[in-house]
Amino acid sequence: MRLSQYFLPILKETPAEAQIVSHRYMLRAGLVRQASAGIYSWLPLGFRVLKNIEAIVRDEQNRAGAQELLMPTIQPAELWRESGRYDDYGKEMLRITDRHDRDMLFGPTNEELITDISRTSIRSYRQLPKMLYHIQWKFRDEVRPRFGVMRGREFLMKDTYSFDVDFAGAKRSYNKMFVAYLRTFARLGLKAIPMVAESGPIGGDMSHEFIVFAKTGESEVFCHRDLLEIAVPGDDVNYEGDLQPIVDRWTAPYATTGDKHDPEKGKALGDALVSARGIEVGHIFYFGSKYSKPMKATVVGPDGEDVAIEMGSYGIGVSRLVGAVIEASHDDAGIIWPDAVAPFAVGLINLKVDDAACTQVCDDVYGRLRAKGIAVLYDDRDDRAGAKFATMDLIGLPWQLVIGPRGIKAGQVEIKRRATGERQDLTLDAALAQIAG
Ligand code: 5CA
Repeated sequence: MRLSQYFLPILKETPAEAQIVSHRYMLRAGLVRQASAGIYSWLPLGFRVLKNIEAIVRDEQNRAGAQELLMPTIQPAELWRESGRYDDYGKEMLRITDRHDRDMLFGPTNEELITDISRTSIRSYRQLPKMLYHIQWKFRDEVRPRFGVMRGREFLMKDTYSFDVDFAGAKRSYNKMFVAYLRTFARLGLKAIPMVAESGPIGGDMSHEFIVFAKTGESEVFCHRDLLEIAVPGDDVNYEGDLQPIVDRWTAPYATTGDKHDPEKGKALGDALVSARGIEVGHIFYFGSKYSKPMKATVVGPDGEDVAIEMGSYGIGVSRLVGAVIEASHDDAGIIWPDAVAPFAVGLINLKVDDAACTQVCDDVYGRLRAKGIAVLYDDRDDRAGAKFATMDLIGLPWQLVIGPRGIKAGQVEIKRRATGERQDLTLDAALAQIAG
């Protein structure tokens, strides 16, 4: 993509309303624009990051055996009356009336709707287990939407729902998601620690939040230092095998969110206790028959008796993750995207667009990178070098490839790794080889 043609509305000034660094950079680097409190439009650069994150989340869900579907954003209130949550949810739920005076709502989550789907289609224990998920916009009329996409009112969530015939099966599903979450966040370049958590309005008696440490995080958390060092399960993890040892390894050390914290246990850890603030990027719940019982989602069990389906739900804050990645990876000059989520892999800077030879080389490099399938943002604008460098640092692409007339004469280009600031003068071929990895 040529920057001269790209829609990248960079802000020079730091917006006054942005209190945390990710919000500031998301506005300044032209990733999002606020439509109203807690509701954002995703501009082209931000949308590419959102889609990259979504793709990794999807890939790990599929690998764990979950199947993707898509439920609507607008749901009928009657399902929520059946579960008893229509009144419980209070003002956080956006309630809508259609032209026939039917009560509808913009889904804050989907337990009811998925339970309705399962009860009409799953009749026998032989159809279980199943894990179904979608990646869909949610609306919660939060009291205090803040920190940009971190606590939005409209936000993108990946939510998975598991269906099993008994507790042992439900625990296997829970473990699959637990492992899939460890892998997902690691692939996004994040260290996310599973912590025992309150289950809140979703309910149930087993739940873990996945927390990324950040000074600006909304959650207060406590954990054993050892958790920071455990290796995440690799590509060879077998989802059909016994995952309990992996889950045990991660849940044995003390780790909890503030509302579940036991100060005595914390004190007993001494120096090993890490007390920090964090961002909740995922939350998994086992809640058994909390929805299936009142909504009569039953299957015929092995002995011919009807049993309520054992369920769990598993959420990842996809749009929140864009903010979380920035909180975890930035410096004073701007964002530092991990390779896996970067909107473009390379920022190509033409230092002198009115120099025909220089532009010829840049155009040629642009073509070669694209031919290799490498996403490149080509700064072909007539602007000062300093301004171009500042823009590239702000938008945080992993590689910068800088080409000017002087370098060309010496047969060299400069590449800079955004994360380390390391610069190298290389021949063009050597530079392209580095970028291609
Ligand atoms: N139904 C369950 C799991 S599928 C559920 O709704 N869980 S949740 O309430 O914990 O939300 C799942 C994830 O969505 C959270 O871990 C968080 O990362 C993200 N999330 C929740 N509320 C917001 C919000 N207001 N803005 C941005 N992300 C949010």
